[in-house]
Amino acid sequence: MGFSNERFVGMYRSLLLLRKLEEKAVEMTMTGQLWGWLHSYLGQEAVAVGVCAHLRNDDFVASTHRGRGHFLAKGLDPKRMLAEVLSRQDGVCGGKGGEIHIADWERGIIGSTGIVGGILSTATGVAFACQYQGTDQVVTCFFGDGASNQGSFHESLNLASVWQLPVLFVCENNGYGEFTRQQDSMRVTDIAIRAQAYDIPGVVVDGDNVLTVSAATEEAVARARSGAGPTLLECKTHRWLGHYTGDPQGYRSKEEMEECRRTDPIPRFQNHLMEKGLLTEEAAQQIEEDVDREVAAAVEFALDSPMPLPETALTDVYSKAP
Ligand SMILES: Cc1ncc(C[n+]2csc(CCOP(=O)(O)OP(=O)(O)O)c2C)c(N)n1
Ligand SMILES: [Mg+2]
Repeated sequence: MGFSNERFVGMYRSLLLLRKLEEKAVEMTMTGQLWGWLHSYLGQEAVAVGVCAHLRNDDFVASTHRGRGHFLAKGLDPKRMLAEVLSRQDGVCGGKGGEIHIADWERGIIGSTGIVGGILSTATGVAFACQYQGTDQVVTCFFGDGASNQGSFHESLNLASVWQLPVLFVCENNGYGEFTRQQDSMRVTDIAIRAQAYDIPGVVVDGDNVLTVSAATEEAVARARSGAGPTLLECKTHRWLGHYTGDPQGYRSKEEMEECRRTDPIPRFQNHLMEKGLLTEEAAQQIEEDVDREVAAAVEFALDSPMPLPETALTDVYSKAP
């Protein structure tokens, strides 16, 4: 991977930002500052960072109900993201999207939907638009293991394969769909094997290692950009918390919950960078303090922002007629 040292350190900072902002958001849910629940991305950060490291600003990202990591890694301003999660006026969607419906076209973030698997067909449509318009943009579509049982997964992979669309399907396999284990909802262990049915590459990587995710993405993005078609990339990862904040998780043991943190992507990458001489203790400390400041500023910005006014309820709902 031809990344500069600064770029690797930047990925480390990105991992920390995703982690710390998410920890803050979870805390805000628990203390009642953030209403409703949150589908925490804690533990899965290496997938978003490793994949988005290979995307250009004008490439597209499609996401899920667990999408904050994808948005941040694609460059969304943490302040405007947190304000959106808190349903505030200064949120990137004016506070009307909330946790799940976050979009930012300036950064190629086309959004997500609460319909599990629904976004795959939208992403495939955007990839068709890129191909039709003759651009070399690439679409990345994140989704979960549970979503790979939906019809839209199979339809989208089939069409993307037939038309050789510039799309990367990234399955974040955290082993659970809500409260159901993967092995109770499908017979295959590797979801990537499903790519064979559509004659496209299916690749399995350790999703808690930002370097393996990054290396596989580099190849898949190059393939898509060159017109050679889609790839299915399965990243095996771990969902540290419940399906949503407040989920009592009676369906998994305490040991399992502890065990899943063993592959924490952040110390793994930190150790790697230190071994290679790319990061010192002091630099790591500085980055951490810098990220803490950025998170604190995002919290202040979001809490200071007012709620949307009732009279704006219908603004930005319909697009203008051409
Ligand atoms: C079509 C549809 N069916 C069911 C649900 C309820 N639901 C919300 S999230 C979820 C689990 C999705 O699992 P997975 O795709 O593995 O994503 P993860 O939550 O693990 O990130 C389900 C079943 C839904 N939102 N949409
Ligand atoms: Mg899952």
